[in-house]
Amino acid sequence: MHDLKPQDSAALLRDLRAGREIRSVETMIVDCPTTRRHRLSNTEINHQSYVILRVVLADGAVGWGEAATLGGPRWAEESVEAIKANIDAYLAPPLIGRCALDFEANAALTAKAASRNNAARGALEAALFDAAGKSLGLPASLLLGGAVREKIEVLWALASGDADQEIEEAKAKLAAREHRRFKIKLGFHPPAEDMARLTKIVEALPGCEIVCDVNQGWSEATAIRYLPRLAELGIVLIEQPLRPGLTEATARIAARSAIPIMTDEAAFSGPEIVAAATAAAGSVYSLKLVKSGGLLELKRAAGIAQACGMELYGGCLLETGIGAAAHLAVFSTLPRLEWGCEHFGPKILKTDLTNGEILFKDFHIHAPQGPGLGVTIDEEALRAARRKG
Ligand code: MUC
Ligand code: MG
Repeated sequence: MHDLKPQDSAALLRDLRAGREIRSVETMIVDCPTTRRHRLSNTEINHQSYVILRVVLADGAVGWGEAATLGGPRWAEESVEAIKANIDAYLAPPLIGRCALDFEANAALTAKAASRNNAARGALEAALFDAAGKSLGLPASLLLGGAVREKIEVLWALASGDADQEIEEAKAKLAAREHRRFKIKLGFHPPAEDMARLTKIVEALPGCEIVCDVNQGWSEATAIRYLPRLAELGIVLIEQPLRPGLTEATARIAARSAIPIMTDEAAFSGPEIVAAATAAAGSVYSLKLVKSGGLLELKRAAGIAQACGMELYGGCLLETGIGAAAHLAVFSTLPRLEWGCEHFGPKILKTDLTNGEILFKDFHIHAPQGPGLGVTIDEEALRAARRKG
């Protein structure tokens, strides 16, 4: 081994950057049917809509990214139509001709070009990590600091609202050794009805860990009334019981609760994470690309939450294999991820858009190991899902 001379190092860097300029960014809206109705307190879906991005570098390397939405501009404020328009008009143009390897500088440029637009910016950065990784022959996780894990315990969400159907679905997942931890969506039935449904599910699934996601559907009074019952049932985590902004009320219920509260919709940005943590309104944080606006920011969000003493959970927005792979690239590099993840998106779609590189095995999701995000595109499925007109 010998140290490179400065001039050799400069030449190496020039070679590394050559051909890695961003040549084009193409966007398309896709609509992918789900295997069943998925209900949340404030919306329900039978299909998922995404913006898929295709970035090409000067050397011909192709990278893919994805912006997920849920129920239109409902879960978050971005719709696929707005995401596509803003990428095309504002986010992609300043990047054309720039070196894809300048990740931080490129992220700063897109942050300057449009405020928030987190799903749009996240998709663009995912495509750049994919393209750069494929061009270099390196996994995106290596560019993000290197993986500390290859597989993550992965939860499945039960959200049809019909307890018998949900029990049957969970038992099939258990038998296939795909999932043994489940998330029950609450808040779309009256609370007493939800409690009866939850009781039935918990009794039918002994030994399974159950998380409840209320998606902002309860008031403080409802939470005070029903939290003891959730504790009695052995629920391990309660996600976003109240509306974002009700920080003090959430802190009051967190103080009374025997179950940790997870912050989801209430904290997108770093300052919002700090505010939730310092108000003691949440002790677990759900990480999502659509909240953080990029892979680098997602990793920083994990650092901020962890520094505030929160535990980490790998959240999702029912992404296809492309978006799931972008999350896994980051999640695999996090020193701590106490609650595993919920990237079951590719499995709830009738047809995923990737060629099955992400494995669900023995209750874990296995991060793909190939270059870039490690997935390839099922071009036929993409063509079929692409919105016409
Ligand atoms: C959410 O709020 O967590 C992700 C999984 C799921 O079932 O709903 C979404 C959004
Ligand atoms: Mg949630």
